[in-house]
Amino acid sequence: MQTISIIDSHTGGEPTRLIIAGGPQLGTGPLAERLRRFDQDFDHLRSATVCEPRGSDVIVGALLVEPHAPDCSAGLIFFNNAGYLGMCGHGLIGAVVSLAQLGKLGPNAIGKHRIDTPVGVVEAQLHDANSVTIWNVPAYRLHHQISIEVPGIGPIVGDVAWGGNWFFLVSQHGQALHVSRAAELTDFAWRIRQALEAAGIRGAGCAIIDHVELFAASDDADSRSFVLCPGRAYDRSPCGTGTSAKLACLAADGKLAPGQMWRQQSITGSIFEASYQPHPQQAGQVLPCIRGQAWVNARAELLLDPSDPLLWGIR
Ligand code: PYC
Repeated sequence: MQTISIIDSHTGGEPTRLIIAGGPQLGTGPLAERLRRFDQDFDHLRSATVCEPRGSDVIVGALLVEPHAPDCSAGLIFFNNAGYLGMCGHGLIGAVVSLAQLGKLGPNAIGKHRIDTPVGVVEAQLHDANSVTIWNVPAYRLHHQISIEVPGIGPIVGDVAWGGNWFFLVSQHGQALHVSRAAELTDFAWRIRQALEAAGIRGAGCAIIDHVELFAASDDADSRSFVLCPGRAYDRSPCGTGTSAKLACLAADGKLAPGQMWRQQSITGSIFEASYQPHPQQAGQVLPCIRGQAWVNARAELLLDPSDPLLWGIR
């Protein structure tokens, strides 16, 4: 029987399921090409791994692959219940902690590693068994304060920014950001996402804006956020790529200086510590740096029994 070896972790409450063996054989070449191969030829292995009944809407998957870019310790392709992610901040933190625990980052795992992803090389520094700093791909704001009419809600104003995924960032929304309101917040943010699509508002290259972030004040951090992910699950962590998009907006507004710390709190209370440096070549872009913590919480073999009618998960 076909099996897939996984190691599970959570980063600030958000799970990452890392495939370490038995995943799709995607060949060689840039990871963006291998992601396309995964999607075209092996999408059933994505859904078998993260969708119910083996997984859940909340789980982000990561496939461990040989890197293509030089001097990388590993390559990672991220995916979820709805499809594929260019980058995933919490997933990278979780995967680095898992790889270190498995001894797959070599004898000197504590320290810096280059990791190849479909959107470019990112760097991660393992500080101890659970703490990781990541240097994400460059982030930038594409649109400032655009207004959209959201059916059932009214006009909503927000920024469009890239942080490794596309985000719509909203500060004025009138919603209380508390985890007990997760269902209402999900519905609210999903309506915004649908309104963006209906209005044809896109990221660069006509990319769909598939993450929505709502921000509010926090007693314990600089800001608290609710982040809606592409498959309608909300991020239990502060969202690494979402925090990167936030940094790009703060930098563009002159509200956060290079190197200054920004503490972003998730809807579940977990915190990422973030800062940025200006991109040395690309005006308006920032290089985000995010520190978070992850814990390994399971190792397992997924069993793909051909007689199981839900072998490939509920798709
Ligand atoms: O941490 O970047 C992130 C992320 C994206 C989707 C879920 N988490």
